[in-house]
Amino acid sequence: MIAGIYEGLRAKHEHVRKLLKHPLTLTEKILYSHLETLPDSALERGTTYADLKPDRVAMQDATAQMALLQFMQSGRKQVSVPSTVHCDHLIRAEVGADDDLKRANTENKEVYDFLSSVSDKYGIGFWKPGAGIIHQVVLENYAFPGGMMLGTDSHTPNAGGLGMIAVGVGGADAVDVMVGMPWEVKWPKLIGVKLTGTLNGWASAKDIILKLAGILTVKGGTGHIVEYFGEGADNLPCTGKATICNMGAEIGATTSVFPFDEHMAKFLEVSDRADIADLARKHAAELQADPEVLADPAAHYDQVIEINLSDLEPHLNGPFTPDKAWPISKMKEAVKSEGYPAEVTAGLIGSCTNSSYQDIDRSTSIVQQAIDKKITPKATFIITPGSERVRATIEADGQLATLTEFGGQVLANACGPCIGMWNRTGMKDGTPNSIVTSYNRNFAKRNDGNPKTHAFVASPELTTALAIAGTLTFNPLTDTLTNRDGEEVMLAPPTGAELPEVLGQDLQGFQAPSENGENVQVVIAEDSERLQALTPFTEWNGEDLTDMPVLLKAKGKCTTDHISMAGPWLKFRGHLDNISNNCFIGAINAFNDDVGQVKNQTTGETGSIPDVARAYKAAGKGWIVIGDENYGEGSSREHAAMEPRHLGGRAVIVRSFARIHETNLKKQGVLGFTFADPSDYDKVQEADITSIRGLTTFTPGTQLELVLSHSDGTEDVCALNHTYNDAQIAWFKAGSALNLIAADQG
Ligand code: MIC
Ligand code: SF4
Repeated sequence: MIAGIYEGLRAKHEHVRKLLKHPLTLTEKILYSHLETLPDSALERGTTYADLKPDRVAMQDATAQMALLQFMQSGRKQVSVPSTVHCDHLIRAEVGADDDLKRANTENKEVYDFLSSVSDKYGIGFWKPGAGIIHQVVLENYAFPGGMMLGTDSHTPNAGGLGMIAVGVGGADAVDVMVGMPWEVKWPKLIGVKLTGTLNGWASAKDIILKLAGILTVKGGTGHIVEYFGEGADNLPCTGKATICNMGAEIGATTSVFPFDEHMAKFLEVSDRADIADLARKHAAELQADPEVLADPAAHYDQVIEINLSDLEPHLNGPFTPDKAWPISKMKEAVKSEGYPAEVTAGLIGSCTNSSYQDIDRSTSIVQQAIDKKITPKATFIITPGSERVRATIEADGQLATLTEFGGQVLANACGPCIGMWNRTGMKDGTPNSIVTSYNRNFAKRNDGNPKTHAFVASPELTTALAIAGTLTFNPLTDTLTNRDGEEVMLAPPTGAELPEVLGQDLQGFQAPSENGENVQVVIAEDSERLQALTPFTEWNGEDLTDMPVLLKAKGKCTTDHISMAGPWLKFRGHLDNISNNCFIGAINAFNDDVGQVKNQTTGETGSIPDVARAYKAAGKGWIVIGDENYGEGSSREHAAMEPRHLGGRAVIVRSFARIHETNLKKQGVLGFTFADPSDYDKVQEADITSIRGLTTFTPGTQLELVLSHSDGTEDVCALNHTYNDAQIAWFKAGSALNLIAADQG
């Protein structure tokens, strides 16, 4: 398949160069060559919608359930592109890999059986629990330079480390591709990041994205693809590039990508894909930006940012948001001025972001120093390997033994504490404390469910050093630690191999689908509390929406974790009605700062948001939600759109949206609009009755109106903008995008 794709590239690129009348960036090369049909005029960045044909789809267990329940409704017999399911999110971290995995297999049996049989039936590869975290398994087995894929997880861009355009989407988008339709996207703008110099000392690839997050903030990448280049990029290992692309999700970018180079070729070789490495070497020019682009980046990217790796400092980002970037030298001051709890109570390395062989090897080099220099670690130290391949390799090469000898707890190859599946012991809920992780996200409650846990994101090396020192104020570049003999000792900068000789065994935990799945039975028990077949959402009745209370006016950050919490709720990801009981329970009510509680405007009583929503629904009343900036930031989970829809929500009106969530709302038939004047947000009052005017003439590019009838009899009318195109308006009218696909099959 890959040879076929590479063969045609040169001619396609030549055609596009003529069309655009300029040399091509790498992103343009990959995107144009994945268009359903080559256009006869240039696509306009930030404006035109385009239809792309991705090469593959990947889904993780927590989102695959909903994606596949939707796929089952589509009426198709087989998936149209190679697709895989990965069991990683549902494993609870408690006592350690073996026991946790055993318990997960019992606890989640029904869901795993469902996913395994649906995969078998429809031609989808199935990776069993314990095989690894989706993004690592994809990097080790499926990603290839110049390819394009979708994944039902926001950190899918991890594969950009291997030169692939990999985009995180909601399940409904993945279903489009699996049924053979194109994936529609607004043609992205481009941010070029030029890396100069070379990393040295304590700095690592993670610090590049931590620094960039500080520059661009959580919404700076929205609508953009980030393309890296420069000698600094050429000096980075493939897995370091993957780390950077992975966490690019935190700046809102559609995805991030690095040009093909020898580091990628070597990674392909150690992961048993020497044939792809050779092919890519032959086509290297097609898998990188044109030299003229690199000679004058400002002329070809919408924005160019330069980072000099030679003087990059290690960073700690947080707490509560991944873009609050502190260079380590500023941390002492920050702890004082911001009042962060100085003590580091736990250091957690690994996850899909940072669990490469090199990450573990470098962290182990620090642990080894601590052992040699007789330093006793202060904080709990936890390691989550990203895949069985890496785990088996670090076991064989000895790092794992060193880490455990030092007191490190090794968890299953799964998401665990990164997604709130951490049964943390010894820390009472509500106790203010700081932890450091090498993960990518740090929204409140994300790791242990405690709103007072201040989570800071860092490189694995720095996380390890801070876990040893036990305080955020330790700067390993300048500070000493006191050892068991009372001596002052320093930790030397980490060292580690870029790659092992071979990366474990491939296909551990993989189940190939049946050739012909026609007779495979997919069972969903009637009384299941974890799985529920979907009922199609009702279509639009052709009238403007009137008489709708404001269920919630959300204040400040309202991420998908606030809208549909993970952790303990992950178990209901396949049961829409049950998971809807977490709808908005983390959101902050703008009228009184309450969390998850609102006033029922019919009874005047305060209740939990899902309860009030259900009461409105039972009374036949639709409702709306008002939100602030970057609403829906974070995860790709479409539950954050399906739950409001299921509970009777009609529209979400905000100052601005995060990309994936905006699409998810549209797909599920919830109207997603933005205030034309962001200050109109302030006009919304608690007891308002609202209507939306203009739906009967709903067309691309025309504004609609939100009418706010206040309780004192006055009225405000707010102009609403939207990004719907014709096809998306049709989704709204049909009740959901899936209703259209199903109708087409019927
Ligand atoms: C996350 O990191 O938040 C998750 C859990 O991986 C999500 C997906 C999900 O909610 O299932 C993501 O990033 O998309
Ligand atoms: Fe899993 Fe965390 Fe990675 Fe999401 S960010 S895929 S929860 S390890």
